[in-house]
Amino acid sequence: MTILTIKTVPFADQKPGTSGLRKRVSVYSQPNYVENFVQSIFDSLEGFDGKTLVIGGDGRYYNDVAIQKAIRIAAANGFGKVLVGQNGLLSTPAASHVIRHHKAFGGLVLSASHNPGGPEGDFGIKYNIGNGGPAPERITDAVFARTKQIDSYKTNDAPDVALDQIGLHRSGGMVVEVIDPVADYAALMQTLFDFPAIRALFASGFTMTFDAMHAVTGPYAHAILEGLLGAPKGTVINGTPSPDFGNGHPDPNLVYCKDMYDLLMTPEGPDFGAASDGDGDRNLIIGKNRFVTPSDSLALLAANAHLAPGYKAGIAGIARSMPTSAAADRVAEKLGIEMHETPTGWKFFGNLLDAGRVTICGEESAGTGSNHVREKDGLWAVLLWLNILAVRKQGVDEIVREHWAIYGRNYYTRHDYEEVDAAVAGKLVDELRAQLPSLPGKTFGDDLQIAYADDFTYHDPVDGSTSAKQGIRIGFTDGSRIVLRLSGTGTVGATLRLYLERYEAAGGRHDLETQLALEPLIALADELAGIKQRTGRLEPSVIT
Ligand code: G16
Repeated sequence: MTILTIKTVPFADQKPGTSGLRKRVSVYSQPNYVENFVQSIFDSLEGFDGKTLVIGGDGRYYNDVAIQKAIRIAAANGFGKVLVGQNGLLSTPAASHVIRHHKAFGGLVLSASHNPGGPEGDFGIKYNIGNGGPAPERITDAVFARTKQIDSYKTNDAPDVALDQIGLHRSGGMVVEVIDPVADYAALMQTLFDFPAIRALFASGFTMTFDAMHAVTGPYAHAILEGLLGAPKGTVINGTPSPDFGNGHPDPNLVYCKDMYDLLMTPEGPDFGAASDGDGDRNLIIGKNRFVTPSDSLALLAANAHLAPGYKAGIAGIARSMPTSAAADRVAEKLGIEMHETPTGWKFFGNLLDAGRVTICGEESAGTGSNHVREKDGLWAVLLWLNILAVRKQGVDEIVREHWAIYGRNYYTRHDYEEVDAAVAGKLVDELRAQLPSLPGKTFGDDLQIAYADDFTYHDPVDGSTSAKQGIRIGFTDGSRIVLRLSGTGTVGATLRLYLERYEAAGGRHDLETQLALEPLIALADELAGIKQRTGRLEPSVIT
């Protein structure tokens, strides 16, 4: 086996976004594209000689090719060992756990999350550090800087590793251990949740549908829900991962899980419906006749976490991304614990979790998780919901209504305008930003008075770092908010995200249809930002 140093030239577009580098497969499959990015990651790290690297992906198209490349580059750069999931599979939260559990130096997560897969779809690579979480900005910035300079990468001429064979292999001088992708993760879940109580819930006739969306959570859900927890066979649907996700869009929201949602709204439907995305970190929760928004789910899970054994001593604090509704803030206030508002991107929760300042984190983008790993975790959220349902012996709808009766309701929606011309979107944001200083004090309609208008800057209380321009916030005196930002995960043009929120206190009307309840804010957002006129779009592409 020989270590080879191959000459290369930089690509100009390897800037990591909200969560790693996501591009079309056609971009990733250019000669040296993967090699340049992986080598740039390793060039930005220090002290990994002889250490362990975890590699796993969501099984999407190109995973198998990219993993073999990454293994060779890791071997040639001096890693001592690679831990890789069988067939290259590891859900993102499982990869985070494997990094932590095996005290690895870090990991490569190969996924474009909820984006479609297949030859025409997307691919992605993300580096996670030794705490199991996505690399912080100082590392992703260094990686980007390196991608602009790189002139060679190291690899070897070893044959492909047989990723279907669990056990020890080699790539040159490096050990490659192929592991069961589910075992460590399933063991962790059993330390957090009351499995006997959830088993008893299923044994009592409680019914559930879990849609794995042909993605990575299939094997995990089969093993945990239908295996360890005794849910009837057939509880998990679309449970076999496929490289193009069954030609679907593995995004667990009301658009792509509409069939399940419709079923849950009928008397014949199951008691509980849930789904996860391409790489298993997002979740969708639907009760009978009740969709739970991710923002509400975060608040409810935080308020009820003590019912699960792993959190019975209480939670230290809660963190949410800035565009996520303030529902969780009210829970933190009642519990007398810390509450943090961070920029979009799970990487911003890492410091707070490591410092023990927060236990539960969540985002409006269907992500919730805790200090058990350093990623959001779809199945974890589903299991915590099941644990709560088993202990409270109530349905989802009843639990949600009781929560609103105590804390009030934050009506919340997100409108996405996808594949907008990037220049148009950039101008829209710039011009809205320029208006911000003039907005406070202005009143719109009968009672929408602007209390503040700014572009969110985050000051990390743990390491003192600052992240500016994280999204435009327009806040009103009644607690309503309009937030607008450009997505950092899209791969074509720009995706404009508009987030709208209105608070209705305890005792108020909690039964309005969400879009109706938010209508005045939706209209005002368009008036201020000129979305329809500038983009030429009359409707958002997706409403969640
Ligand atoms: C990623 C990040 C999340 C973020 C989401 C949406 O999730 O990990 O923190 O909320 O993207 O980001 P954006 O609004 O910039 O598109 P995932 O599930 O795609 O990895």
